[in-house]
Amino acid sequence: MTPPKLRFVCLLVSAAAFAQNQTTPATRQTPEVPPAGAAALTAQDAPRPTAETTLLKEAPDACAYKPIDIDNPAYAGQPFQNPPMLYSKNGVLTTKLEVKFTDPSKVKIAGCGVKLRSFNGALGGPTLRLKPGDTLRLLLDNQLPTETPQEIARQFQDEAGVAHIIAKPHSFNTTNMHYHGLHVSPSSKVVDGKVIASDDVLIAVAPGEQQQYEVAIPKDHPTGTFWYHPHAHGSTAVQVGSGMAGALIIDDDPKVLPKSLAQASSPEHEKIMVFESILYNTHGEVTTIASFFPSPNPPTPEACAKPGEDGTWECSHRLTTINGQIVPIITMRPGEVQRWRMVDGGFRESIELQLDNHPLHEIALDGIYTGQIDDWGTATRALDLEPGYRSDVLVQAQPCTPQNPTHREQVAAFLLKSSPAQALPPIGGCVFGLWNRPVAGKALRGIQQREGLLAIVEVKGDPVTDMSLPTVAEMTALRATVNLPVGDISGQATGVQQVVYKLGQDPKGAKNYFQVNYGSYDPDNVRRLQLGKTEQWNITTIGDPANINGIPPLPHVFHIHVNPFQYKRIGSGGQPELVYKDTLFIPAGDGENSINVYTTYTDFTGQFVMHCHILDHEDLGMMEVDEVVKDVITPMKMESADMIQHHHH
Ligand SMILES: [Cu+2]
Repeated sequence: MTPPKLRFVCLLVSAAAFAQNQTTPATRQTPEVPPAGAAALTAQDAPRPTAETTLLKEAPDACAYKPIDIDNPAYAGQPFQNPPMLYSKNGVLTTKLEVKFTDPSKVKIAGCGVKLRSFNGALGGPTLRLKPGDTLRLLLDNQLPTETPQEIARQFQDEAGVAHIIAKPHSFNTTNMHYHGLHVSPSSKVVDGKVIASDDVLIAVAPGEQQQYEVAIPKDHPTGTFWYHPHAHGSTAVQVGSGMAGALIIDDDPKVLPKSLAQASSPEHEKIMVFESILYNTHGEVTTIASFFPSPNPPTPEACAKPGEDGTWECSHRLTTINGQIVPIITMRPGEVQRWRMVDGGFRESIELQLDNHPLHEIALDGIYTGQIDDWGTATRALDLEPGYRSDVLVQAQPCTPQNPTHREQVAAFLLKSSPAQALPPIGGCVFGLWNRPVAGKALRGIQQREGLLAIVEVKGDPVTDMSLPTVAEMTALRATVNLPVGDISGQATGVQQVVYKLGQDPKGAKNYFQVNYGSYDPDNVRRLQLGKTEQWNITTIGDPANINGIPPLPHVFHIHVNPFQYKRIGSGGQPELVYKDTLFIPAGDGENSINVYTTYTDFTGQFVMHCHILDHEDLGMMEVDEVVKDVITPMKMESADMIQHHHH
């Protein structure tokens, strides 16, 4: 069904077009009101002139499932670029996001012209920046084409053929918007006969439709790193797995920040990193949800050669991108401190981050300051990013001296299996790799993942002498300004909500069950929660009973909208820490190995969802509707008429 001209386009477009368009197509919007210093950012992040890249010929099979030559400067190794930034003005950020296919003659990943569902025709959306009390007025303009009934039937069969689902057929070109992690109203309202939506993922924006969003950010909203992405049930994995995601930042008042943190967070030193796993096929497209299913474990060449396996993430050889770039080069001066705002926007990828020779000083999780500084690195553990997670870290560049070990050889070996590698900066600076690499050799998921080079940090230039890390005391004081209890709230819990994520299969082994509490997603099955109440959520995962030899328990990723939850994690020093999150990895359980978190339903009534953030699991049924109401009235569960008759005879 893909016109052959797509492949033809792959052959013809020059690398220069790639360099120009990969992350900044002309359709992207420019900042409306950049703050002081933002202009410098734009200039600093402009693409490095790449005379040599125009001479490089693209491989004729650039879209094939084969290793990407990340030593090719046309594919990787370009200067890191922040996404375009859009700022609120006078309390409002007004913008339009066009949902449309990328133009394969302009947008390329490693030389492959891609035709992917996107925001504004780019690999990743602009960064939206607001302040507490602001309103986001976003027009979502779905310009994707209407599918034929046959196409919708095929897409539905794609999902219904592998999973027991209740949901009705639903096109991959239908979309909507979720503001992940924001504490805002989940309810839409009708104004003058028009629906004005807030963080409402229960509405659908069909091809050709526009939807106006007005998201009111409370005055006391935590400042931090959030993100936005589509959340239309049945097409979330396909759309997010195509790169439809962007950062949403609730900006700090710089006067409230410790001076060192304000400096590291300034436009000159701040980096926004939206990690994406874009799983395009050999035509540069995403046409089926099946490609998002797990790769064979381990993904050996033999296992990947089996029918249907070559297009899975680990077998496909596709690479994790940062803001649409493959292995960008981040330049730092010795002693400089940068704030990295990181978002795992992948559909199912666990990222275990390590930066050679540099600890990652983590100060915020899922958009909320921890009040602590956790140092993740080879001496402790990799920093864990799971799908939907955010982590804000500070990185201070080591001095670049002949004595300081640089990782040039290691990075070069990874790039080319030889040295020197073309993609590396010229010799003279210090080179460090940012890796996706579990410290223990095995990812949290318990599955084998590729070791990946995500970015290169090049340290060069004159030392910076006036930058430093904040102290723990300063971060504790900053945390005290956040409107969420610092102390343990578990003692205030007056109820328990249970969550069992089940991935099982029917006895024939033909289809899987993706369930919450033994039911697949059903919009009419609503869990009611009482406004103002604090409760424990007890979360576990199960598979099939061992005696039917089905699917063993697997990990899942818990995510709930609107209210964050308090969780006791183990910090980098091995100590327990109370943190707030909205997304949490739940290890494989057996119904006993459960995780407890605590939350208070504050400020907002209305319906929203709770689901697994492995997005194909969500689309295939591992989601439920929750509703916060002023008064919970629990209906008595009645036996059915059939049951009563049975009892009486
Ligand atoms: Cu899951």
